[in-house]
Formats: sequence, C-alpha cells, structure tokens
Amino acid sequence: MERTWWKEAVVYQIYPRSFKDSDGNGVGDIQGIVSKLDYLQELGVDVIWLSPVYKSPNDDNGYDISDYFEIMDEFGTMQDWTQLLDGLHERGMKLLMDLVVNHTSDEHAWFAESRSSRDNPYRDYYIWRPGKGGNMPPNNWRSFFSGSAWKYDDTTGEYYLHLFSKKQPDLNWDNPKLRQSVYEMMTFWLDKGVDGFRMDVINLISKVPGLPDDGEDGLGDGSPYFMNGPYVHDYLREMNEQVLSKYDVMTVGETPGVSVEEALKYTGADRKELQMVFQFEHMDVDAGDGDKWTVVPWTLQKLCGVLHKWQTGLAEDGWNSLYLNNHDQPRMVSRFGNDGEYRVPSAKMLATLLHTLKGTPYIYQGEELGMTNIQFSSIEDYRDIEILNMYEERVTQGNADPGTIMEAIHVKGRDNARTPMQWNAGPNAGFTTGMPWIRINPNYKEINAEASMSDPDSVFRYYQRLIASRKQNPVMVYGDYQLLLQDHEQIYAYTRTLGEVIWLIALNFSESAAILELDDRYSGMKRELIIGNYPEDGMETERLRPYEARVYRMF
Ligand code: ISL
Repeated sequence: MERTWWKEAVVYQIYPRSFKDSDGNGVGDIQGIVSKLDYLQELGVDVIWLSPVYKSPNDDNGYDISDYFEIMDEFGTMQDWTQLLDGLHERGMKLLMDLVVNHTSDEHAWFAESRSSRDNPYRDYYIWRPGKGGNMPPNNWRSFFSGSAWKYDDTTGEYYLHLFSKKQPDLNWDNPKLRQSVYEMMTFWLDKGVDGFRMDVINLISKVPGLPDDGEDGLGDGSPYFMNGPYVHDYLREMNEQVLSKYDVMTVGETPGVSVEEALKYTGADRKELQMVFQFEHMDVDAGDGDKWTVVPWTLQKLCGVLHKWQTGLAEDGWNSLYLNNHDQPRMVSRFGNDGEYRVPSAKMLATLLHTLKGTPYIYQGEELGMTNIQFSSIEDYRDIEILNMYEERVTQGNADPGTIMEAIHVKGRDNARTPMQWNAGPNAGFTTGMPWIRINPNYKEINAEASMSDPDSVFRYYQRLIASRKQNPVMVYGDYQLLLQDHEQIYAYTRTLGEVIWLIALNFSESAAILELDDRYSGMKRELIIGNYPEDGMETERLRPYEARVYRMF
C-alpha cells in the first residue's frame, strides 16, 4: 500500500466572506481566519480549501476575479495572506487555493483590453462572436445564472460568452497564450508555497468548436457542448506537465456533469491530470426534470445508489472526494438529515458517512457544528446572484408563483450555506461587531462553536473523534469498500477491509428505528464498537435508533 498525504487528509472549506470578520465591516476577512487557526487545529483537519480571496468586484462573491495576483481589499492584504499561510504551515496544515480560470471578471485587465478592439492582442483571451441574423445572440445557450450566456458589447459590435454571470466572461482556452498566462499565475502562487488548488468548473474550459445551438427554440442547455469538451484532457495534461508535476501538491477539480467514466480520465493515476474531482450526481437526487429549483423528495436508495456507483467505479483507479455540502449547496443536515428533533444525531450520522466511505472527506465551515439551512421570508434578504437572477427571471419577469419559488430557495438556495459562521451566543453570533453582509441564522444562540466546544457530546467533538480516528486507522483511508444491504429503505451499510482488518459501518438514515439484518458471514462474527453517535448503554445489537450510526471492528 503506497501512502499518499492527500488521500489521508481531511479538508476543511472556508468561505471567507462568511467565516470571521476582524475589522467590523460586516464581511469576513483573512485576519478573521488567522484568529481561528487554533480552532481549526483543534478540530484536527489537515488542509484548508480557501474559496477565492483574489481581487474581485464580488458579483459572484470572489468567483469573478479582476486580478489574480492581488488580495481583495475587503479581505485584507498580501501580508495578511502570507501570515495565514505561515500560520497554517506552523500548525502542520496545508493551504489549497481556489483556481477560477474558466472565466475572469469583466473588470479584469485582460477583458478591458479584449473588448477594446477586434484586433487587440488580448481579443482571443475571451470568446467573441458576431450576432446571428440581426440582433440575436450567436447561439441559444442558457447561462447558469439565468438568461442567455451571451452579452452584446457595443464597443466592437460583437457578443462575448459568459456561462455564469455577464460579469464573468469565459476565457478562451484554445488560445495557447491564455494558457501560458494561467500557468504563470499558478506558478506564482505555488512558488509562494501553496499546497494545491481546487479548480473551479475546470471541466467547462473546452468548448466544442463552432459552439453549436442546442437545437431547441428559445434558450437551451448548451452543456453537451462545453462540459468535458474535446480538448479538456489535453489542456489538463499540459497544465500538469508544465506546472503541477513540479510540485508536491493536491488538486481537486470541480466537475459538474461528470460521469464515472469521465472522472477516471481526469483522475486515473497514469493520466497525469488531477488527483480527484467533485462529482455532482448525489447533489441531483432531489432535483426534478434536471432543474435544481424543481424540488422532489430524495430516497435513500437513490442516494446510496449514486454513492455506491462512485465507490465501486473508482475502486481500482482514480480517487473519490467525499462531500455532502459546500458554499453552493444547502446544509447537509437540513437536506439529508433532520434539522429539528434529530439535528445532532443526524449531523453525526452524516459525518460518519463522510469519514468512512473511501475517499478524501471535505468539511464545509459550520458543518462541524451542525449548522442548518436558513429561510428568509423576503427575497430582499438574499444576496446570491444565482437566486436573485432566477427570481427576477421567473417571478418578476415571468409568471411563476412567488410562494413556490421562495420554497425552492429555502430548500436549495446557495445562501443556505453562506449565512455567517456561528461562533458564540453573543451579538451577531460573534461573527462581526458590525452589520453582517447577510443575515445570521437566528438559531445561533443554540447552535454555535462555543456551545459545541463545551459539550463533550457535541457534533464538533464527534468530528474531532472521526478525524483523529482516521489518523490512527489506515483502514478508513485505504480499506476496500463493499456494500452490505441492497436497496434498503432506511439503512446504508458497508464494510471497509484492509488486510485482516474489517470494519462494518451501519447508518440509519431515517427517524424511525431500523433493524440491521446481516448475512451469515458477519452475523456470526464478534464485534467491537469503534465509533457511535448514541450512548452505548441501551444499545440493542440489531436495532438502530433514529439516525443511529455505528462503526464496528469485526473479528
Ligand atoms: O451552484 C450550482 C448549482 O446551483 C452550480 O451550478 C454551480 O454554479 C457550479 O457548480 C459551479 O460552481 C462554481 O463556479 C461558479 C461559482 O458561482 C460557484 O460558487 C463555484 O463553486 C462560477 O465561478
């Protein structure tokens, strides 16, 4: 067994805007993170993935970068950033930066040049096309953030492509000069000592030549023409050869719409592209008609079916990332657990899943406290561009029922994950002394870090145990995965096996008790409870209590 640090690591994602404000302007910042390094160390995580901190006009909270070499004013200075990096390294932790190179901000200097004239040397850094017959966009692709993916620009009378907001023009990766500029920028950060990158929508960088229409009337789904496009693997191998291979770094590509087969191409050991990807299939189990805002109930069979497929699909080659939420997704305890009566046990049960499947676990800030979704009653309280554009298109301009759309936002909106970290029960949950940029979840008096840390049975303490246990038990990292119960309505159960060591994991995903029926192979064995989310007394061998999680060593 060859040991690899990024397989053994536990990653913690920080969304800086919402983590901790040090200067009272209501926006989280780098010094805020520095002040919480001991907290992160106490949790036991190894790697911090920092959502973008580069200079940005914040149309999409930093995912629209106007200068890759500078730090956003609201977040601090390069000196602050260096202090953060050093502080992490001193504590034995590593730093993963967010690499957003499918697009820049329209306020980036490259774009200012590019839009200035058709023969500017930077023109081909972006994707410009003439309109179709009169004043129609070049094709009918829909933007992820509503409306057409094209914006007409007066200066040169052409349209530019933006798969996300109109302030996020797509870069043209077919231009070798652009690719060199990106590699130089990556080298700049690697030479400063960063330990790797999370690559934003990296599977969208290669578009099918000709940029064909989707074939429907009106706006259509262009994803077949830009997801996992024709040259994406060539570009990633080039990036690896010219940049990444020279450093011992960790890479994870964000790849919506990726299949297991495609993921193997991105992450196969011999392919020399990326180490792992974030796949999204398990994030789609509650979406109807391919529309995230059409909420349908998810089932355990569906969720486990997807997780099982990825566990087995990447068993021999490639490597899984394990996550149930991030800054774009609802809070996992509200979505897959129960954020009422069973909030604590269900948050722990889901944590058990994340740390006992095979792959690298990613914790999103606040998850370790069991933070929950938010339900603002007014659209005015929301900040996310995806939510606001969708509301505008469907309710203000369209005829969707506002109540139905608000319900969908409550369940799926990205701001669910973006309300500030709840540090204590004091004013503004200890996040800021000023006016927070987005409202704080009113449940902070009960759910906060201070309370969690002073309670030995808290979600925080449970995460700590799981993370520590991973360090002592290679079976959690390297053990083979095998499914135990097929299509069970309540329980997900599997084993992890490494040499002689067998661990059995049983997770009750429901709010009723469930009977764990094991086949002969395991029912006759002895077992020792390693981790569980309920007190051991009162434990009946085969009966799992609501949201109970048990990890056994079998012998
Ligand atoms: O959030 C989503 C689902 O509603 C996704 O479609 C998401 O937009 C997609 O996964 C890409 O996300 C990444 O790139 C976006 C940025 O807004 C997200 O925050 C980022 O994670 C554009 O840079």
